[in-house]
Amino acid sequence: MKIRISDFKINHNILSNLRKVLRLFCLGLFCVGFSTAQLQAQTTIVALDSTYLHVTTVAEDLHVPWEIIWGPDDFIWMTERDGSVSRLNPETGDQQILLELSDCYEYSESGLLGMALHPDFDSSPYVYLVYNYNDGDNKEKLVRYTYTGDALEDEFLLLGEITCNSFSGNHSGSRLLILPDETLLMTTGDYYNDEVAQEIDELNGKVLRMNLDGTVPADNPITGSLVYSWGHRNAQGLVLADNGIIYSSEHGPNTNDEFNIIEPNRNYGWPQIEGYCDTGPESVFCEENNVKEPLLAWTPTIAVCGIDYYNHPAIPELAHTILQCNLKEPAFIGLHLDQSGESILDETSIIPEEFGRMRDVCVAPNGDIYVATSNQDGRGSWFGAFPQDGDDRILRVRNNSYEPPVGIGEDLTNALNEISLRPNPFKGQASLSFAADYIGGVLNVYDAEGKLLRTELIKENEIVFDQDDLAAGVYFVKVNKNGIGAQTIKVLILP
Ligand SMILES: [Ca+2]
Ligand SMILES: [Ca+2]
Repeated sequence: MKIRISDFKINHNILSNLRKVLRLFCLGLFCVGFSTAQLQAQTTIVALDSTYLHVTTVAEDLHVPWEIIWGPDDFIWMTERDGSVSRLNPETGDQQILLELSDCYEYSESGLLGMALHPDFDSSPYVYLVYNYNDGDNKEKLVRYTYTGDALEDEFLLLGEITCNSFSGNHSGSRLLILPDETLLMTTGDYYNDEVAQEIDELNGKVLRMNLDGTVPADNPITGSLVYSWGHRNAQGLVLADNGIIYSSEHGPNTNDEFNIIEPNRNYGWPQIEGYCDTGPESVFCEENNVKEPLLAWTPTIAVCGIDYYNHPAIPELAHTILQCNLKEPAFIGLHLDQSGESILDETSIIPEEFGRMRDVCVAPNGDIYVATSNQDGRGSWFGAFPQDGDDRILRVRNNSYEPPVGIGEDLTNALNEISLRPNPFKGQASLSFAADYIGGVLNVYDAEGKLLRTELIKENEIVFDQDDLAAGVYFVKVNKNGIGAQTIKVLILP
């Protein structure tokens, strides 16, 4: 990935004029009275290396959308912090309310927060929610609802009475994640009571793991305890990537927001450790307590929040990347993972700041990215002139030029003959040549199912195509420059 923020700014300045023209055009001619068309016409264009991303609003006038999930029904499932759960049509923006919690306590950072859907939703249509309630004190509970087809019903309590901060309402967590073994992870905040994060008998400042009925899994690291890892301050990002690694973002104090890999039975250091183990006292504590250091720490803080994993050929520059929402600038970034997934190669801003604070992200199967703004959360003014009309929004980030690779059995003859591989089929190495027009473009290699395996910049019009770790079989090689002129050829690697 070769995205640079300076490049982005140059491109964005050029493109902002285009955007203004588009808006004037829209307001002047077509869009009055056609709200969806108007929303979608207001497109912000972001340039990556060889891809133009179109950022459009698909829904607006929402109230702090806290969790967005791409559902098995191809709708976006969404929580809003004031206690509503809904299904959002990603094309029209139409919102179907499924539940409005009567006992949700929205106060400062507290309210309806994380959500997870059962992985086998057809046969087990369960929706897991974590939210604050007030029985005289601010508390939090994790519940399960059943989806009936047009509503959520039958609240079932998995875990309640979780302590939260009644005075400030802050540091309540909480993200949910269901793992392939059908256990559920939940992040809990330290409710501004720092020391609790190191107290192994307390539920706060932890990542908890439970069975989907709320019981303690037999293989949890501490027998009889929900605690999976500890020493956390207030983690609000949690994802399982395709590589099997669990990543989490975590708010630091005035310094040291963190990006962590979550492992069982590990101490993440808070409050003794902020960020890396990089001071004398920290080094001693880390050594004695087997502290897991973050992959990345940010000072000054950027207020890290929802994360998701991206590895779709629609946006090759974001291959093997964590997408991360932030509540400060930069509001939406990509963290490009190395092959092992255990370190970050680079970090880049994806969406410009004109949309304000960002709370959560989800990825559609076609490679589109959806992002929720968070300008109605009471802190919009921290970010400049927010909230604005239409906040909060769900934004879609799409590469309009992407076409999925064609399938096996189709005629992939390249009539223009602008790309050729000789020999093909081959084993070991072959020579790949291009029309000179493609220099500066991107070469992508996909497997037969369309999964992106390799991306490289085209610097010359003839390069060696090395088999490397590709097993014998069928692959697709696609060339893309500025989102146009894409060509695909089928490659057969011999056993
Ligand atoms: Ca830490
Ligand atoms: Ca430190």
